[in-house]
Formats: sequence, structure tokens, C-alpha cells
Amino acid sequence: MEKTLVILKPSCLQRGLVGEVTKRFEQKGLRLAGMKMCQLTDDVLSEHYAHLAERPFFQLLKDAMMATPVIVCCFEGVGAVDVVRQMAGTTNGRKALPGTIRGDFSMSSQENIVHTSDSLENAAIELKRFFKDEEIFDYKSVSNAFIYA
Ligand code: YYY
Ligand code: MG
Repeated sequence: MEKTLVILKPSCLQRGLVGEVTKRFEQKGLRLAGMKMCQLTDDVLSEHYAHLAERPFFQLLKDAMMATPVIVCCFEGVGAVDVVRQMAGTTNGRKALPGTIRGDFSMSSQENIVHTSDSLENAAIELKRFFKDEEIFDYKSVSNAFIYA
């Protein structure tokens, strides 16, 4: 089993898509292991988006992520990092395939509804960034026998 981070961005909250997006991950068979609303800060976003620090949109991106609170989620499943990333679709919502979250709900690179971790290694780092250990719950999913062969 892998655990991965999803952030429901301000665009997700403002567009009223929290239930819709969460529903997709639940219906896929991923187990919700953690979820909380929080207000992100410039400091934590500078760390989270450090790979984009030299890009011209860096401050705009951070401002957009601070526009409202966000909801941080931990989803767990076999191959969860790649499964969740595929369900999100490519960064630019105009290019993301229909059927993906961004493909169905976004027309923008910046206002693209969700953040998803891009590797197992980064998922572990990002989950530590946004959750305390006791905020991730390892309860048993009783439906696993009907999700995985
Ligand atoms: O992982 P993903 O979110 O698909 O893309 P990243 O390249 O990690 O960029 C993070 C974040 O930065 C993206 O979700 C929106 C913003 N961004 C942007 O506003 N404009 C771009 N051209 C590229 C990324
Ligand atoms: Mg990324």
C-alpha cells in the first residue's frame, strides 16, 4: 500500500467541488487516511513549491494557494501515488484529458483544483509537511477484499 498527498486547492473550495473530487477518489477504491482544513502560509508554500522558485509565476502561485483555506488529504491504496496523479490529469486544465479532475473542471494551469504528490518519495516528504503522525489513521478498510484481487 502507498500513501499520497492530495491538496484540495482554493479553486476546488470556491467552485464547490470538494465533495465531487473527494467522491472520485473514494469511488476508485482509495482509503481516506487523513483530512483537514488549513490555511497555508508563504513559508510552507515556498518549501512545497521549491522546485518552482525560479519560475515567474512563483509568487502568484503561492498567493493563489493562500486565497482561501485548503483541505489536505491522505489517500492510501496499491500504487496510490500514480493512480491519484493520473486521476488529476496534467497540470494545465485546458490540456488535461476529459475524465480527469483537471480535464473536467479546470481551464487553467494555476487554478487546477488539486495538488497531488508526484513520486512515492515526495509523497512521504509532503505528508510529513502537512500532517502530524497522529493525524494519519491506519484503520482497516473492510471493502479491500472487493477492491483488490
Ligand atoms: O504537479 P503539478 O501540480 O501538475 O505541476 P507542477 O509543475 O509541480 O506545478 C505546481 C503548480 O504550479 C501547478 O499545479 C500550478 C502551478 N503552475 C502554474 O501556475 N503555471 C505553470 N506553467 C506551471 C505550474
Ligand atoms: Mg507537482
